[in-house]
Amino acid sequence: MPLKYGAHRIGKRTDPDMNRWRDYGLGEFIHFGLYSILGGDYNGMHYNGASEWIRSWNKLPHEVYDNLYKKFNPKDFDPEAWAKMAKQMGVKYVTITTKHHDGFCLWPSKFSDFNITKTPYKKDMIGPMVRAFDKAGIDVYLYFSVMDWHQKDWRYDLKTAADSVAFNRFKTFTKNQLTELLTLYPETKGLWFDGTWDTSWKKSGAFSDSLDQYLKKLHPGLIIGSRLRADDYGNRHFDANGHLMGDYEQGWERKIPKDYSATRGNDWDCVMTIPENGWGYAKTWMGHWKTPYELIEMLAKCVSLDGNFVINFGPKGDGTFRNKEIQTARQIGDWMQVNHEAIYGAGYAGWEKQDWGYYTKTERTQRSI
Ligand code: FHN
Repeated sequence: MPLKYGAHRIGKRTDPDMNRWRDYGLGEFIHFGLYSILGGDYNGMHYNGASEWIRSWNKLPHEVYDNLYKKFNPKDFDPEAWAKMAKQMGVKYVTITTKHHDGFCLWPSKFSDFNITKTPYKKDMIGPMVRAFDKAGIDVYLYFSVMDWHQKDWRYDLKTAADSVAFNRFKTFTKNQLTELLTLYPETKGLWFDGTWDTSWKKSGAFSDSLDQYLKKLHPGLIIGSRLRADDYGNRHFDANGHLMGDYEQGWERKIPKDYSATRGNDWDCVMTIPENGWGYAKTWMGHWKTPYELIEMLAKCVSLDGNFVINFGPKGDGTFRNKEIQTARQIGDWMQVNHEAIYGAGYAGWEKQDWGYYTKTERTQRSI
């Protein structure tokens, strides 16, 4: 089927930046923002959804949430300590929320007043994190939510001409913010898009396609998964011809492909929460918390199916991690110290899981077979 905004490449990227991505094996996700202050609670009540979505709860007035920035002061935030913890855990890449759906920017954005400089903390948080992780040898990816509840020009759908006019302004704003991020933080290896499921964005395939090309020109080697674009018909991830629109498949959220055929032979990563659901800090973790052992098994499974595995952390409003996360990171790190050879640079060995465990293959083990 002829498509103007479908996949522009069939098959995998094979350049050095993408090969490096493919070799990571283990990654870390960090969700940090205004929602970290509340930890899922407001006025003695507990929100049962994911804590970073609390602004959408009808019991919490938007006005209250949007004024939380006045209390945002992660005084114990220590980017070097965050990087050290990630290093010990053995992660090769980290994805940091620069702006979640609430629209609050952790960097001093010229394009939105709803940003870190207006808080009691005042200082940029993204730059110090980028530099600390980069210095520790951990590649940095920036999470960016296109959907922005704070911007008046954001639309869920484009029903009227006025909607389109507002949304065009929103597109320019989005492009400006992304340009700003890549300019301020040139160490960035890739962008992790989110909040791209609404009709307004799905109708904007021409724009997301041109944005993708623009960002890659601005920042050669940049890696962007399949959550950014939509094709001519509003298909996401895969175009109407079934081809992946992105450098890797980004649809594996809190789920892992059942077997190799489910990956369609694409690059992919799985992002996983430690609790049942919820990415930002929640005072109470509801449901089952995955043990380090369970997470390690998931990691082995992902790598055995040619994917990377990314574990999410949600630091508290003061900038420190809950003990459970610190212990989880440490135990995974202890396991990685012994077994990293089966994870870094490793992938599908041609065998599905056997009763005694997973197989992964590296170039070295491949040579010795
Ligand atoms: O709505 C978000 C959610 O809060 C979280 O950021 C996850 C991470 O993959 N992404 C969205 C849901 O797909």
